[in-house]
Amino acid sequence: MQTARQGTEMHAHNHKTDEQEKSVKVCLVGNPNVGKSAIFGLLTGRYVTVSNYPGTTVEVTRGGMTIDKGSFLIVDTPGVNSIMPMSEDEKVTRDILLDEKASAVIHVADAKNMKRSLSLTLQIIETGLPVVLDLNMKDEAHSRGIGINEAELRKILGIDTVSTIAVEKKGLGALKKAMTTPKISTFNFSYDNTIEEYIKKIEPLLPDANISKRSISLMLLSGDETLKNWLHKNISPENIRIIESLRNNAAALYPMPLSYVINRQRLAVVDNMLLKILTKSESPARGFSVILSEAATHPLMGFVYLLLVLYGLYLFVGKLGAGVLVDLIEDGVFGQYLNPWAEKIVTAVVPVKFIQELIIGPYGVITMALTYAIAIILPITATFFIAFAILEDSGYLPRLAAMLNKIFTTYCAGHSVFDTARRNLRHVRQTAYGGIYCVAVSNKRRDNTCRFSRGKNHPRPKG
Ligand SMILES: Nc1nc2c(ncn2[C@@H]2O[C@H](COP(=O)(O)OP(=O)(O)O)[C@@H](O)[C@H]2O)c(=O)[nH]1
Ligand SMILES: [Mg+2]
Repeated sequence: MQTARQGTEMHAHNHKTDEQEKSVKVCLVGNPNVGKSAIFGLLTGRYVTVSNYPGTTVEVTRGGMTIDKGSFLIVDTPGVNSIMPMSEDEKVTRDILLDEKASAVIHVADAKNMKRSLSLTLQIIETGLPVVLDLNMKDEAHSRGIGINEAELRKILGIDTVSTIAVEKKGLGALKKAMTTPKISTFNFSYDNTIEEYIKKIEPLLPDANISKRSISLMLLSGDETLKNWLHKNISPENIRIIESLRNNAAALYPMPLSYVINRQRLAVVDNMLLKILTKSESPARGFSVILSEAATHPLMGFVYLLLVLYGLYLFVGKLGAGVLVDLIEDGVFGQYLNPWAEKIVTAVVPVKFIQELIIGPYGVITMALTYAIAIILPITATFFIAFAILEDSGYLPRLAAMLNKIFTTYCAGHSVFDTARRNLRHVRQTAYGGIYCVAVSNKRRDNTCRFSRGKNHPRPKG
């Protein structure tokens, strides 16, 4: 049992209160979009603190709850595909497990995608922390005809599993009960002899930590560069050199990157497990949403789908926002009412011509600045943000990523672009905001210029 949790410092946390200090810390960990935040909301209610994880732009939400007078601090960690970090989000989750003394992990899993879920469960189990496996989205698994033999799964893993439907608040009682007595898994699985041999060589060089030495050894073998700081804080330079050379020796023995080899072997264990626990009914109830979702991820249909979504965006933001609404507010509200009134009032009240010009002239505060801000910018940004919020909440974006992944893996010799895409999603989103916004604004301007390019008036491209 990994009880040794000394050795690493806990990150300073601005919002930490005495209350939080005393409670049992439980981390919600899981893939992106599996319902962690939904479960977090149901467990903690309204009293939460949101703060950036030290040194990052990633937000981590923490909240308290009590079960039978015992108080718990729940941490909603950023979604991960693996404990071995490929993105800043994943690094934060790994660092929380590594640096903070979590008493347990609730692995919130997508019940309709057990292969992906269990691959992460095994990594969490490897950390040596007590785990509760929460099979969320049971409704969607059911509508796809996916059945899970939970008794068998519990028997194999030696931990408690519960089923929840967060959006319907179902299964919470069982989850709360399980999280008061989380268990360390009894499931042991091994990698090939070479990898196991190298794990055994690295483990003795590591200090006691909040997660198991086996788990840290696997991260190091996988070539995890993000552990560098932790290594320098906790291990002598001499041992770091030994670990590096061990890793290089191990890597030289395989034609593929070690991280890939380790992942494949773990997935083979998962595949074996799936044979024992998954049951698929003959005629799954194929609802409309399932058909829609499958179409969105289909390599060919998905493209048609994408064009429809883009056309819908164009109609909503470009036509409705930048066209109808802007005309209505600019020509109607400002042109016919507000500006004429303002002109009347200002010419009557303000005697100085220069000040009049400042307020109601061609570049006046009311006639230009306010008109542009409210009549032109507001409708476009409002419709754009509404459209993007709908796109994000509908779950279309992850499906779009999955569709693109299917296409690109065909051309990229099996390497997943999904992780890279996810890593860049924040930038993509910002670029998209900027791009569509500028198109909409320049689309709107009647003098055929786009003022938003470096402050100069450039001719708008034709078409
Ligand atoms: N059908 C269904 N949808 C769910 C369930 N739990 C969460 N969701 C939805 O899944 C999406 C992602 O949930 P969220 O809590 O943000 O996931 P997170 O990324 O893991 O924090 C949201 O649209 C939720 O409403 C569930 O049990 N069933
Ligand atoms: Mg979340």
